[in-house]
Amino acid sequence: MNHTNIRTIFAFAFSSQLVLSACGSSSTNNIDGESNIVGESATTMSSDRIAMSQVGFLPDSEKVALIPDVPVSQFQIFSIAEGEVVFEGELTDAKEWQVAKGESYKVADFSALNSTGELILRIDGVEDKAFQINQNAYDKLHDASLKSFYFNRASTDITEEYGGAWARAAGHLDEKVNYHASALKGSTNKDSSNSKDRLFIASKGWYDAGDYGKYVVNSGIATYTLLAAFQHHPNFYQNRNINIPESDNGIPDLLDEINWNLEWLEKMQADDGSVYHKLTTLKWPGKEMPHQDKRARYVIGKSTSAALDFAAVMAMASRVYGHQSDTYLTKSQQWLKQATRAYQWAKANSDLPYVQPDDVKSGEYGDDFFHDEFSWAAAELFLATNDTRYLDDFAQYQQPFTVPSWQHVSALGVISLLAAETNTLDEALYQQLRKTLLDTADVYVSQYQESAFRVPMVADDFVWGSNSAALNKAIVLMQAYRLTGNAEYKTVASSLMTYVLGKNPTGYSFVTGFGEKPAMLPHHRASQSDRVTRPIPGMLVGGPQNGQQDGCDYPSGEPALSYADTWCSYSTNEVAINWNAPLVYVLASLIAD
Ligand code: G3I
Ligand code: 9MR
Repeated sequence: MNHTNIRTIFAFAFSSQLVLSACGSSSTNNIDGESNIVGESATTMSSDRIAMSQVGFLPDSEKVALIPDVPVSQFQIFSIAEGEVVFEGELTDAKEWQVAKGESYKVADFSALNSTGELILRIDGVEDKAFQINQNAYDKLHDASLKSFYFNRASTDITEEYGGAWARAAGHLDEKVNYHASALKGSTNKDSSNSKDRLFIASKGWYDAGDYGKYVVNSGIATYTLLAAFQHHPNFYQNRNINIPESDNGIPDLLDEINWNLEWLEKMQADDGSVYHKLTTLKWPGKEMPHQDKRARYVIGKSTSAALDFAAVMAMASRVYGHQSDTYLTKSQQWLKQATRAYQWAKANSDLPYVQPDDVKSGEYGDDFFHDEFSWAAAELFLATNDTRYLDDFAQYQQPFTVPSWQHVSALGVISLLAAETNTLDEALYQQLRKTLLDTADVYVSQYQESAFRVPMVADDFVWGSNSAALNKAIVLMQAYRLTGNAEYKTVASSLMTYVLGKNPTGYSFVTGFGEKPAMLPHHRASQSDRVTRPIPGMLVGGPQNGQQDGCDYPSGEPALSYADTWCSYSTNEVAINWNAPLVYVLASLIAD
């Protein structure tokens, strides 16, 4: 039974306030596209207007609902199993959130509630709202968010056995990739300079996002984040089966899935150690299935950022996979060599930004400041080799700790160094890094406390892919929790998860397939052209931000309200691997840490 139906039934069974009337009724679509009529009258506010997690809560998480200004100051939580009210609380005064001006909300905070099971939020004058608190509340969500990487695999059929309704033919075998002139320029390697007619093979990998490109820079942070999810939670992933073709091979499914991307990434290195920036068509593909995109594919450009992100990920992968099997032992040695060569090339070509050629229209992932990439790669190479020269480089290039993103990666090396099992850092450096991370986490805790919406999201976070800023902040907070055991960090991290699951002023759950009102029309070519109404589940859309670079229609210009669940809105409603990876990480961490 889906949540909307549960809610409607509970509302009938337990609410004396529910008034179903034709006048003022509103309809919502659940994930199967059925319409449910939800009653609202002049005296009863629809529960749709309550902003809270639409996928429930873990028992030890922050539990908050935001209620548009109502003339009452009390709320109750009723337990279905116990048949009685199990929690009563005061609503706060109504406040406006600075990034979502226009409506004021009161906060119902029931974080202290210990009951699990099916519960109902009751407020006079508001339709009852059913929800769950459950140790397993996020299990399916986690598995779907990881499985979405499988659905974005290039070069392979997605069969019915593993893909169900979203089975599709293989796209982009990438066995005959062209060299764009920009991929040869800047290379010091004679062989590749002479090889304009040679075709390049770079099969596999994940599509970056709603488009069918494969970009080294963005693969960098996405792959890192999934590798970290495994490294930090090996037991959680040991026997977790997400039903992919490799599920029975004795290797954890998460590592099998990451390996699909690594087997592409390892091919993006030229003979001289340099790394191509991306593999895409020259123009954006049409709104079509992967196998229908017959445009020529090119390996395009080289850059210092691609080389360093590649070095960091390959070094990290060499550590993570080394112990998995004999095959992976060999692979892991190869990856470490590749990482070392990419790093050496970057040292000799330390300021080579990617410049988008005039004839190329695919994504740019441009950057012209590389110290953060150097520090991250140096940290990973130190951990993989124990060679302290990398630590010297890390110290030389270290940058202020910022919210991780594809462009700002300084935090990634710090997180790896602090999480390393056998820590060979000297005490002073360890303490300095620990402090830098905890200071940042403390800033997020203050932002949470000051936020009318009870979420540490400030104006600067509302950029393209704002939901990934939210979940990358949650990753930082979970590191603080892992380092200190202070539960407040976990509470604030969980507030960012409930934010993307519905505790936001747009009314949406930003994860496809999950919640009463999830995003239904993501800018994801396969989901929009496969003739299945429901998009592939488990995908996190970019989220609100008021750049409105796509010129589409938006309900508001406020940063946290400027979101449209339309194909048109690629600046708020696309999906991307570097946004889904922190969703996977944070879910694993909230469940397992
Ligand atoms: O760097 C400036 C910063 O200095 C300034 O303060 C800030 C103010 O808005 O803007 C920053 O630049 C932004 C840049 O991302 C870095 O964050 C741009 O405004 C913003 O337009 C740009 O958005 C990127 C977008 O591509 C357009 O290039 C997104 O981060 C990036 O996630 C997105 O990635 C695309 C790929 O190109 C193609 N595949 C799909 C993928 C997801 O949409
Ligand atoms: O579909 C493209 C999406 O994957 C990219 O993130 C986005 C970045 O600019 O661009 C999208 O393509 C649009 C193009 O930029 C402008 N014309 C409309 C395209 C989408 O329909």
